[in-house]
Amino acid sequence: KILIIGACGQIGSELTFKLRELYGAENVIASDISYSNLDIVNSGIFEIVDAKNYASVKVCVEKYKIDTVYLMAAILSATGEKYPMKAWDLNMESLFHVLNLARAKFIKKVFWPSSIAVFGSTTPKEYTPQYTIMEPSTVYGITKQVGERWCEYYHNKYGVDVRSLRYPGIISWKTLPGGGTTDYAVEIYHKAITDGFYDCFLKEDTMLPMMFMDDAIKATVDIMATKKDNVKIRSSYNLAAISFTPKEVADSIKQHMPDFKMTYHPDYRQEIANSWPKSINDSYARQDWKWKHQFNLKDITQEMLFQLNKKYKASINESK
Ligand code: VAH
Repeated sequence: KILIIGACGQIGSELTFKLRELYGAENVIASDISYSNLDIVNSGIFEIVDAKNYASVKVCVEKYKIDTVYLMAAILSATGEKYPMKAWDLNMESLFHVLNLARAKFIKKVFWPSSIAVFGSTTPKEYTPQYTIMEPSTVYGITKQVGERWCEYYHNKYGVDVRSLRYPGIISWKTLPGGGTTDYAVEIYHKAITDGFYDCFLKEDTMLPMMFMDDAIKATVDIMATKKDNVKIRSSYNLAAISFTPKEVADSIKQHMPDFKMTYHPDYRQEIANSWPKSINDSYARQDWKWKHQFNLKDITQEMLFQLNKKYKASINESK
């Protein structure tokens, strides 16, 4: 049985749908700290779990005889800069609880997301290597860097089967992201449809590694399904798809909506984005467990506008 902690979030919710599809809804328990995503709460087994509380996690694991945990709860980069100790507490305590449950053999397998946020301004920015300088300057990045060290330690020392991916920015339409620096790449599509324009909080030439949600979910399912010996990196794998700038996204939207307008007013998130790589070398993921992405920017824009137009039309009809 599978437990997803943080199932109401941007990635957690899509993982929940996919894992229910792959392994049967009766084998997937979605959990979060609150009922913040009714699509998730009302579409299958759902439990309130406080990821910061060991007993809360353990009770759910024992109640459903969980053997695999996807720990998707975290405070992301932008929010983490507003509440540093909350980010440290949630991101680290939740990881220790799950790793310790695995060490005590209550669970067999763990997925834990890392991020390109583990890299900092001193990291080579182009085609950033798997092994390189890592001096993260955000609290979120620090939690991901130290979390990677603990994952590798628990694997080497206690044989815990924990697997991890350094996600780039992720674009999706089903659930809004929460408090990330790459959130502009999701907001822009919503605003294009609702307002016809978007005021971007990053400069137009801010190049960042990005990925469509379907690719991120495929990578997550694949690394968890591959046999143990193929997972040679137990800190976290670099994972890449494409890179683009806000201007390139705006231009790709204009292919469909010629009147779309974009303005730029960089805020505190610009400094965070400046500290991250422009592109990622994910050759280890491609060689160890055959990773490869599918969606390019043209595909993403096509799919995002199609799905969001449908979603907004449906919500207008509902309100009539
Ligand atoms: C964030 N979406 O912006 C997350 C992610 C690489 C970006 O870690 O914080």
